[in-house]
Amino acid sequence: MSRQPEISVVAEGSQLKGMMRIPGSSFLMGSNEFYPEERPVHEVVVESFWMDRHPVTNAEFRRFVSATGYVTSAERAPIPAEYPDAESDLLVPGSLVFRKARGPVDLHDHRNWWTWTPGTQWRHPEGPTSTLHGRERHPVTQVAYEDAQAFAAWAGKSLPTEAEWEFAARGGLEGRVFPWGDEFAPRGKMMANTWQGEFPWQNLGTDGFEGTSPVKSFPPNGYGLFDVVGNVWEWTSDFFTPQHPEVEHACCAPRDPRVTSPEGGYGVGPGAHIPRRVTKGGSHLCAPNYCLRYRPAARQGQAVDSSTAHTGFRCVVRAGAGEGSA
Ligand SMILES: [Ca+2]
Ligand SMILES: [Ca+2]
Ligand SMILES: [Cu+2]
Repeated sequence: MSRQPEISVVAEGSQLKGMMRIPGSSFLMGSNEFYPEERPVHEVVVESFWMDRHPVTNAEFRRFVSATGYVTSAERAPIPAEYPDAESDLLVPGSLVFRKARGPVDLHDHRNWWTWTPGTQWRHPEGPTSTLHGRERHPVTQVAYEDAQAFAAWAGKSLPTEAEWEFAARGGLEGRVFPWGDEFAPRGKMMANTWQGEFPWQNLGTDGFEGTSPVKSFPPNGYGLFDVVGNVWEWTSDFFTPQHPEVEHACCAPRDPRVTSPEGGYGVGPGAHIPRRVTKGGSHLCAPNYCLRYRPAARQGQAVDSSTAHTGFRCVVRAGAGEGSA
């Protein structure tokens, strides 16, 4: 009852403000050139939709929280029954903070740079004493899947499917490595906020930013979208699968495909019982020596309850909703 008025105000007023219309088409999804989970390249059709021009910012997320009183996942203590393996001192509100290593470390053990820190949440993204001061235009981080979904519902929007996200990120270019072409830094120009140097200890900051950056700090892609790759990973609504489906005949390319079952995408080890959704686009922590995932085809399975200092989201509005303004 308390949330309904806000939803209709946004929907009738400025819902499509700050969004771009992405014209539906068929496209080649995935890549055969990089990591196995991006294979195989296959044809997919998406219908037209609208997408936020940039990831949801801290200022935008604050408006949502002010209007609704929403409490994010990282601000709530985990329920012990859902985390039977966890030590009891971890069952307090908190989240994962990135700590730069002092020198080269074993890249197979993410505990060498991720530290679970009580009191970390979207208002304090790098630990309890950090603030959003000067970061109003940075993407919101430390949001779990349900937090992104709650924001989208309040705004009268949705989270994109993986196919929608990847199609939009490609900006109209077919089969290219990056949203702007095949060259990482054309004529020396940095095009996205990634990590230059040896991860996770040497951040050269050639792109001008260590950590997140204000949205729109780099050029938009062909659809006018900013920060699709780099800056923050972005939640999509699809559950993770270890590979894309084989599409046998181009005639039968899937239309607006969705992965609605978590079954194919559970992980291993502690937390393996938590379903994973696809995140896209890589982040300011992606470096060539560790994670070359600042590309539209790249994908990662992220446990739905996890929030980190490099994961955010943006929203879409689908067919019908935007036709009057197109
Ligand atoms: Ca950077
Ligand atoms: Ca991004
Ligand atoms: Cu990465």
